[in-house]
Parts: sequence; C-alpha cells; structure tokens
Amino acid sequence: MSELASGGSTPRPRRIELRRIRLPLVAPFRTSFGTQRTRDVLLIRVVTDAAEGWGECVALADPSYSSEYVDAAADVLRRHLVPALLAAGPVPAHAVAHVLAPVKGHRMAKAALETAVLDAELRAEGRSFGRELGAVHRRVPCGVSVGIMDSVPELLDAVGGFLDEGYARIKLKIEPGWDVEPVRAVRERFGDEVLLQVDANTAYTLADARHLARLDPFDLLLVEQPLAEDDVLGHADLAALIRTPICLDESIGSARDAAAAIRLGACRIVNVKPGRVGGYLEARRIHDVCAAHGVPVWCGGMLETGLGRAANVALAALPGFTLPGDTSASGRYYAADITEPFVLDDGHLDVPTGPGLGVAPVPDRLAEVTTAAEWLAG
Ligand code: OSB
Ligand code: MG
Repeated sequence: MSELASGGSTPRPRRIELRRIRLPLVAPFRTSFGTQRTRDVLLIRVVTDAAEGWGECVALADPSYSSEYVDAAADVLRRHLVPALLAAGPVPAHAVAHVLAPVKGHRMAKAALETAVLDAELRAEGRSFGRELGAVHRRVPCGVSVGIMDSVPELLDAVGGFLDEGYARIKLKIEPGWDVEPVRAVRERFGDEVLLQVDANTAYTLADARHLARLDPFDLLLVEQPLAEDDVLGHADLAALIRTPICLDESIGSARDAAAAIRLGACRIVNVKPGRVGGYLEARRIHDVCAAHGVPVWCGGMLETGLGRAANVALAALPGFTLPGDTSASGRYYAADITEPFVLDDGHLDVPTGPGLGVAPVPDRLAEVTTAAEWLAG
C-alpha cells in the first residue's frame, strides 16, 4: 500500500454488505433493448468505525443495455472487488479505483463500491456529495425519459402528463419503426418550444443515416447513441450525414473515451452516467474534459432509487451540466422509494445538502423490499 492510498486518518472498512432489493416500476419502461417492469437492485453498505456509506449498483437484471448485469456485479464484488478493498486497509475514496484497477471492466460494480466508500468518508467528515464534487447550483432542472409505447395516442398522453408535472425536457426512446412519427406527433401536439431529444440505445447502423436525417427538421437537442457501443468511428461518420447533434451514452466508459470521441468528432454532447464510467470521481473527470472542449454534458439515469438519485442530482449541479438530466422524481419510477422521495418542484429537484449522499434508506422500507443480504468482512 502506497503512502497516498494509506491516507493518515482514513477509517478502514470493517465490513461490507451486499443487499438485493426488488421494486416494481410504476409503469413498464420499454426501450430498443427490452422492457423493464421491476428493478432488481444491488446495494452496497460499507461500515467503518466512523460511519456507514451506501452505494447503488446501476447494472440491470440482464446484459441488454451493457455487458454488465446485476448477478455478475454481485459475483465480482463478492469474489474480487470487496476482498481487494478489505485487504488494502484504510483506503480513501479517491484511491479506491486504483485498488480495484487489477480487476478488468465491471465499472458499474466498481462505481457502487467507490460510492459507498465515498459516502462513508463524507458522512464522517460532515461534507456533502455536492460540495465534494463541485456543485454550483442549489437545485437542478429535470428531464424525463419516455419509453416506447404501443401507440402514438398513448405516447402523447404520457408526454402531456410529464409536461403537466413540470418536466423541463422530454426524451423519447426510439427504435426502427418508432422514430420519425412519434417525434412529429409530439412536436405537432406540444409545439417547438418543448426541449425534446431521442435515445436509440444502439438500435441503428450507419446504413440508416438517411432515415435518421429525417429527424433533422424537428430541432431535437440531440440523438443519443444511435449506433453500436463500439462504433465510435461510425458516429463520427454519421455526424457528417445528419444535422441533429449526436450524444454518446453507451460508448463512453471513461474520461479517455470522452476525449477520444470528441477528438474524432463522434459526439457534440455527452451523457454522463456515473455507474457506466466507474464512479462519481471519473464522472467528474468526464465533466472536466468535456468542459475544456466546450462540450455540454448532462446526467443520465438508470432508474435509480433515491440513493443513486441523490448522488446524480449532486453531480448534475456541476457547472458543465448545462442540459437537463434524466434525474426525474422518485414518483416517475416507484410508488414508494427506499429513501424519502425526491419530489419535483417547478421542474427541479433540490441538491441534497446533508453529509454524504444526504439521504439514507428508510429502515422499514428497506426491509420490505429486501430479497437477500450478506455481510463480507476482512
Ligand atoms: O439509455 O439512458 C438510457 C434507463 C435504463 C438504461 C438505459 C437508459 C435508461 C433511461 C432512463 O433512459 C433514465 C432514467 O430516467 O433513469
Ligand atoms: Mg441512453
């Protein structure tokens, strides 16, 4: 252990809990890669002598959005990541990624563990995530991601409801066969002032460029991840063929990826999802790289509970997050959250100000939704 990583007064993690919870979504959420009806979430709790901290793993139940999935995340945490951390002694949050680096990939699993360590550290020091990350706003404007529906009238009802609730931006999930028509219908019904964007979750190929150009007249803020995760060059080629700005989600796993994508001209905007990139500290580095290049970023979402949402809202308050994020209110996802619910106020969510995440699971509620729990100790 290096001098840096052994950090003088850093409390060491005594024990670490892996806990699985299951929450029904208020409505099915359909994307080009599948339909989510419930959220099977892995939570991590790190206990030190000074405090306990929480991290939410954003991996979905199936490897459909990305190669990671929740059972694999639990396995790599149990067998590799948690033992490595417990064996390393006192590790400050900023050194967790270094300790975990010998394990390749598994960024969502690593992010959850780093977040729990950071939360424990900040709670012990009485500092908030927002303060630690560099938040400059008290509250953030929120967008909402609207799934693929069975019909256009059903979509218009859903979008109308979200606009009535005050959401500042609408994102439509698209796929071949559900793209130009729903966008046209939303523009016709709700007008040109609505901030509108689309997310394809890799459902197209470069051969679809002429079709995607049919979205150009609708003045979309961006089209998110039209092509495959590993097709950064394809996105650069597509950018020359359509006017709508391209935003990357799945393709960006690190600040280095973001720098390369920007240099290649593959994106003009970046969706920052802390889980996808290995944690909030790497997410902040992506923010910094993008800001240096004048590339706007926004905070993505993975249908988080209040725990993950608290940290996302803190991140979204950094100065380079100039577009509304997928940081919707708790009620957009869950009838009952596991924390005090995040409630929309005039299209905004407040950045938590309490120590660490500023929220914690409500014990009875957590117990209600728990499906499994195990403790690991050094
Ligand atoms: O691509 O942004 C995405 C949800 C799960 C997996 C991938 C994505 C999404 C969303 C919803 O779009 C974002 C949210 O509201 O949490
Ligand atoms: Mg996306």
